[in-house]
Amino acid sequence: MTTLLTLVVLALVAIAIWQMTKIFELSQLKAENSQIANDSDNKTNGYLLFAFLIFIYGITIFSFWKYSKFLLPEAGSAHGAEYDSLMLVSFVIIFMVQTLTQGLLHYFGYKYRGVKGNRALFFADSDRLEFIWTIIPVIVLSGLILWGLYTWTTIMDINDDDDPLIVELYAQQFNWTARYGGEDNVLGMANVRMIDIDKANVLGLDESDTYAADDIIVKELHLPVGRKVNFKMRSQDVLHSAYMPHFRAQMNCVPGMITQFSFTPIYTTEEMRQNPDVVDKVKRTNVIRAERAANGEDNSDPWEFDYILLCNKICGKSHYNMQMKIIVETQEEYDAWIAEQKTFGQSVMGQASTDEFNNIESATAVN
Ligand SMILES: [Cu+2]
Repeated sequence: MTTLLTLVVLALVAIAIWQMTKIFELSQLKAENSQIANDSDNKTNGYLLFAFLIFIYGITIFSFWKYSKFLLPEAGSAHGAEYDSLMLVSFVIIFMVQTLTQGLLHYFGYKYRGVKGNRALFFADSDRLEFIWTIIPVIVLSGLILWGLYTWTTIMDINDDDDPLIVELYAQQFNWTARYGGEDNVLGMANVRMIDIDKANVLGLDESDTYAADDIIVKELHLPVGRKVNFKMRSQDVLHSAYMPHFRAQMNCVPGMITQFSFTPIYTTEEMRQNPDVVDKVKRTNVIRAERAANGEDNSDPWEFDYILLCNKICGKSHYNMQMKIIVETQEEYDAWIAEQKTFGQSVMGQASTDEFNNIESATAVN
């Protein structure tokens, strides 16, 4: 807030100076009153170019210093490190080119400012120059694009070779549901037309499909560390996007089709909580939360880091809050957790308690 006020005050001061200059100019009517820029005008504008250059360099350095801490911590997935290197190299190249070209642009703007009597050199073209400034971007961009395509195909190689865990992520306005294949690790057939709210068949599983009975439907995603997970995404209503920033993973969820993404989590939630960047972020957040608590405001409970699944497509009015907690744990912890969950056969086909899903589903219209 203070920063905003400071900026507003600075802007107002600038406007005041500008207006005073105009008044001053008007009072000097005897002086030269031409609308055509003279040498002194051109020189002033040349220096202003330098001032603007210093401003953009300054704001860049300031942003690095002030906002770097908001970047994501180290990736929690096997492919994340390569993704981050690709991103970093792209940014470094863009940053260097930007710094250099802006410097040259403003310098030449000053150097070749209008001077009375000077005539511009007529210069039609130069094959050599054209070649140089074409071939450099061609090489750099080809390298980046090829590396990007290679990384993309490696990440998107979704196969069942290493016995991955199969998990369905089901998106709807405005929540996520996850489904495990159960004992056989095979998801039963499902279709939105088979959704039956009365029986709490919230994902539209086909009851006649033998693979469906042992499926496990949950509202909190648990993943064993070190095992590849193949996600199958579905959407009930509109476009959503399953976004798991800490795993550098995102895939659209499209009504009427199944999309896929796959990754291997490499750090448990507990391990990630020890990451220095995460520790720092938690500390900073909890300082803010403590202030809120002191003022009696909401969202003031101490925060603890958790992996998270978010929706990254603006899908409606509660899009901002469409999220699901992800817990990465050891194989033993995961086995113990999954053993406690009810299967689809027990909870729906067996007509057991369905309350936990009823209250989520009752508010949701089904087509
Ligand atoms: Cu959404």
